Amino acid sequence: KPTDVAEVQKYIADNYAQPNPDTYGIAKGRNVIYIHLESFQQFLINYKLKDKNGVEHEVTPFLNSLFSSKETFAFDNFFHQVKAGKTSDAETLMEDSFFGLSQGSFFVSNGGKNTFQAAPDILGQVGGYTSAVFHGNVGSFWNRNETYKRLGYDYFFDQTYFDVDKSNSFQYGLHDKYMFGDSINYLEHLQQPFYTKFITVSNHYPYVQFEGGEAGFPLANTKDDTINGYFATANYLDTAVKEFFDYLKASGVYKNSVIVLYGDHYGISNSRNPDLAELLGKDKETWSNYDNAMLQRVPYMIVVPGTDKGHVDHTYGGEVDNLPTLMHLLGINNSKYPELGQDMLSPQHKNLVAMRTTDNWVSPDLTSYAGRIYKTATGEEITNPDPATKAVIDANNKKTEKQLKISDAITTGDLLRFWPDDGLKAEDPTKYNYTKGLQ
Ligand code: GP9
Ligand code: MN
Repeated sequence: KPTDVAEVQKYIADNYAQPNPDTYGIAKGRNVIYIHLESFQQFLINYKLKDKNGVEHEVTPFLNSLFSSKETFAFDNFFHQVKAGKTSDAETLMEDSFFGLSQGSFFVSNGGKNTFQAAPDILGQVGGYTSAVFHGNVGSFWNRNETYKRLGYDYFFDQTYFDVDKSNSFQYGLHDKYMFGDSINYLEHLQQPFYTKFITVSNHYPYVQFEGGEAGFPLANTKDDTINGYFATANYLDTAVKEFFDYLKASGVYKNSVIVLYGDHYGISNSRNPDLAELLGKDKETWSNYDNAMLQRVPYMIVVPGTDKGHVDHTYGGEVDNLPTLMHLLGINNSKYPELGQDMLSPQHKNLVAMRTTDNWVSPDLTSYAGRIYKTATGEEITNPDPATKAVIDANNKKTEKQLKISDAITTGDLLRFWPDDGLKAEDPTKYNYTKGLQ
């Protein structure tokens, strides 16, 4: 329905954030490498876990070094925006710049039939990129093998491309060190520039210890085994990522690439958070929905080898903002593309994050979560807002509702079928066959 498309177009035009001239195009023409950090929350960054003798163990030393590197644009107020589609919602947000559905997984219900204009498709057309996903689980999980054809992925290296056996895998597939290690054989034959995504699994619930795993990293000592194991599997993931970076550097691929690392969603659910409180220096008894909201932060780090412009950036944003941010770093004009997020490095970024889980939002001043309003800096609850505060709350409600409504129009109405000419050809999913390997 063309009127709906016009409304989406108007939204895009009204919300477009101009690129930052300091960073626009600094990664032009480079390979893109995503590292999907499964269930990884921001609080793990720079966290030290005390063992039973009181000795501190840094959980993720490698990711910590990236976080404070001059080569990294690191965001410490970046929130996941997924709902029931979990990993698949994160993939939708990151690569389409719209949201998953309010119920179920968009990949599962619509990934095999909708029209898309996703990152692999765009970069294939405007930048001559070859695209591939590497993931050690079965290809049909979350309907990926169908959805990726519509996102424009040239290759999908799923479990069938790796040597998976009992000793190196678990219910979600091949453990991360093996997945990265075995992926290199395929990556080396990909035409550059490439656009690739590595989806890790080892730091997935239930965070169990495994042989050849984290080599004795201590367990936390709470009454919840899910929490207790989380640090050790995160430590394993950290080492796996480090080993992969070592390869990228040794092969020379590193300096021609931009590497995007992101946590897809929380790893410890709200119902378990009170038992996490003590490890975070908080009080279990006073743990509130404010604390839950703050824990929805996940890492977002963009490594641009060779730059010295990297810094820890305090802009408030979410997964929907990734694609515009990346496009601008690559020097691609995306102003006509159906992207609902904004460049996190743009001075015009609006610093308001819609949460899909609760249909609430987070901003630097105020947070709305589970129907309550808090001061973001202190956690003080606002039960009786003054008129000025009330106006801000109403405006934030409206803005986030609008963003989600526009997203739902795109996804449930399959509106990109009608997207006006923006220089890109429609994607043809029938040209992909993920069982044939590299050709
Ligand atoms: C499965 C993996 C996990 O292939 O990506 O998905 P999740 O359970 O986190 O949504
Ligand atoms: Mn996940």
